[in-house]
Amino acid sequence: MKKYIDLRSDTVTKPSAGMRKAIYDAEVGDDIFKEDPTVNKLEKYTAELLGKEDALFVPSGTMGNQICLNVLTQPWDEVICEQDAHIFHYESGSPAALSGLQINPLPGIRGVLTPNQIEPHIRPASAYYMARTKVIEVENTHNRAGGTIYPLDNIKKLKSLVDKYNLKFHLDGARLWNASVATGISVSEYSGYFDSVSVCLSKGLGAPVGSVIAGDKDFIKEAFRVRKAWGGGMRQVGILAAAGLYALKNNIERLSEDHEKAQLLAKKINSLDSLEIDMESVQTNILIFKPLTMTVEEALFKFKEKGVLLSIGKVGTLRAVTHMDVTFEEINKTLGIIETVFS
Ligand code: TLP
Repeated sequence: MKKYIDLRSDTVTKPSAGMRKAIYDAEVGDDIFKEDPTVNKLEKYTAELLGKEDALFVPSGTMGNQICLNVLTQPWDEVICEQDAHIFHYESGSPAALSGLQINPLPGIRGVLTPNQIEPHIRPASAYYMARTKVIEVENTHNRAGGTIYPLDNIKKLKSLVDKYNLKFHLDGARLWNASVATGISVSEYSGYFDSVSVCLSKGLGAPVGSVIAGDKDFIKEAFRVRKAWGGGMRQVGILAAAGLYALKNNIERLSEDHEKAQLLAKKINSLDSLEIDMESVQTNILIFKPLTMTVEEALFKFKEKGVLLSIGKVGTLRAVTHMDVTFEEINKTLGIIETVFS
C-alpha cells in the first residue's frame, strides 16, 4: 500500500519488473571506449527514432540541454527562449556558468513563441556592443506552461527564421514523446527541424536515469568531448541504457493514458470556484492551477495531509503531473480529495 499518491512529477516513476529484467540481462562494456553494446544500441535506436545521424546517452535532461547549448555556441552568445523555459528557470544558471551564455527570455502564449515575436529581438550582427544572438530554443512539451504542445506549423516558421539569420535551433524534448502521442505527429517529424535535440528517458517513460541528445555526426563528436569534460562520461552504463531501450520500446504509446488522467483532474479542478485552471493548456500530462482561497503552501500541506503530493508550478500555482505509477483508481480518489480540500 502506497503512503502517497505522488503527482509531484513524472520523474518519480520507478522501474517496472520488465525494465528491471532488461537491466539485469544487459550486456555491458566500457562506454568511454564506445564498447558498451547496450549503450551503442540505445544511441543508434534513438538516433533513428529522431531521424538524426547520431546520438549520445547522457545522465540527465539538464546535462543534455547544456551540452547542446555549449556545442552550438561561443561564450558571449545569446540564446532566445520562452520566458518559462526549463533552461532559464530550472538548470541552475548553467548557460551562464558553463558556457558563458546570455539568455533572452521572451513572453510567449502557453509557452509558444511566434517568429513575429522573436524577429525584433534578433540582434544585428554589426552591433559589437551587444551579445550575439545564436540559438533559438524551443521546449516541447512545455513544462511550466502546463505540458503544452508546440504547434508544428509554428516550428516550421521558426526554422525559416533560424535559417534567415543563420542561427542554430535547439529542442528541449524532455517530453517530446507526450507531444507525439497527443498529436500523432512522429518524433522524427518534430525533431527534423532542429540542429540538436534532447529527449528524456526518465520522465513519463519510466527509466530510472538518462537522456539522449541527437544531431549530426560532427555535433555528436563534439558533444562526446563536452560530456567527458563535464564529468558525464560513464563506464559500464549499459545497465541504464537497457532501461532506456525498454522504455522506448514499451512505454511510449501508453502515455495517452496519462493524458486521459490529466483530463479527469483538469475537469474536476475547473468545476470548482476556489481553483483556477486554463483548460486550453491541459494538452498532455501536466496541470498548472491556482488556488484562489489559500496560499500555494497551505494547499500543498492540505493535500499532503490527505495523501496527495503536488509540487509548485510557476509563481502562485500548483503543479500536478500524471504518470504510469498513478492508477486511474488513485486519480479517482484524488478527484474526491480535491473536492474536500477546496469546497
Ligand atoms: N523537469 C523536472 C524539474 O526540473 C522541474 C520536472 O519535474 O518536471 N527539460 C524539461 C522540459 C524538464 O521538464 C526537465 C525536468 C528537464 C529538462 C531536465 O531533466 P533532468 O531532471 O533529467 O535534468
